[in-house]
Amino acid sequence: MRQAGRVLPSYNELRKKYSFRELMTTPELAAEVTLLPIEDLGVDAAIIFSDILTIPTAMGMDIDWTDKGPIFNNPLYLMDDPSKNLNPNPEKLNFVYDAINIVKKQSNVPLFGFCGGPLTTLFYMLQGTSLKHEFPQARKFIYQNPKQTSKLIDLLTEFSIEYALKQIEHGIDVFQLFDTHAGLVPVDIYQKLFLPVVEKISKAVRSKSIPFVFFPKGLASGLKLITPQICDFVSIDWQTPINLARKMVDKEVGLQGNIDPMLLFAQKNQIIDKIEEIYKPFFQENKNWIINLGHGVMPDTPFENLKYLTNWIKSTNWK
Ligand code: 1CP
Repeated sequence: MRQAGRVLPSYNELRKKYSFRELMTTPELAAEVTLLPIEDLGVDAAIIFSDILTIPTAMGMDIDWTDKGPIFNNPLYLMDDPSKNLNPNPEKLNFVYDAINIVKKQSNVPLFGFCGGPLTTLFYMLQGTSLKHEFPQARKFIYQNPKQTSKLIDLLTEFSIEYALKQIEHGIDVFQLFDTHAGLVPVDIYQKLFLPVVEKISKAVRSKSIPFVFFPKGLASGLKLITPQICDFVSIDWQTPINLARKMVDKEVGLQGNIDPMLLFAQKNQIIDKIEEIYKPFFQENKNWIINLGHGVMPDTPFENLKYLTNWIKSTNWK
């Protein structure tokens, strides 16, 4: 959950010397950043330092990584036939596989690979920026251009599968699909257009005996659609009470999450009180669970609070 970026003092030091793009596309540096949270925070797993927007760049789109986030120079919603303007080339992602190789050489820690979910990646490509996380042009586009939408989803799915399988070949241990903006369409549309392709990506990943974790942020009542065919674990956003999520999701599917990232701005004792109140009782009934945040670590989060929480979680008697 964006554990390296922006919260670790060691990452921020590296960012003084290198741009985000340089860190991500230089395999030695990406590997180094990937392992920083293991050293500095003591978390139990690493996630390869990259971004969900590598796929659009490897499809030929031009992105600037600004301090305000990524911005695409030619968003697809302005084009008559967007899929014609894409030119997928998986070799443009070789830096990711090289970074995975280096991490696996340097460490035995479980390593997550990932990519963006089809809706989230498509929305950035269409809109060009997240515009306060509302993606208005992208949301109009899927109603105005159903044929193009389905063409683009198919292209992205095919590419994501190839990308995931390559990451597996290079040694990742778990794969997570981040569909951060899943909540921006009604559940019936998510179910019809996007969930079937999530299942397709999942099937390809799990055919290699790699566990598949799915993060459909904002899916809300759509969590009822999450079955063991879709994923091994579903990552729950911070909005949904974890007990309610447990009732909605098929009981064969494990849960991950869902501490509110903003809680890390509270006093240390308040943070622990909240964990004791919600998650300790939850664990008594639910062992098929990975404790984690309910979204990425916020920039400016007090590093010492995150470290304190990680230590507390690992040293506490959960029985
Ligand atoms: O620990 C890590 O940092 C892991 C690597 C990682 C991951 C898993 C990064 C590095 N990004 C992501 C996923 C990602 N990227 C998502 C899905 C998960 C989520 O919602 O957090 C999304 C939506 C993005 C898109 C993105 N990349 C944004 C958000 C833009 C917006 O407002 O919509 C931003 C700011 C980035 C850049 C980025 N990616 C990663 C980092 C550390 C950064 C910040 C770069 C920097 O300023 O140093």
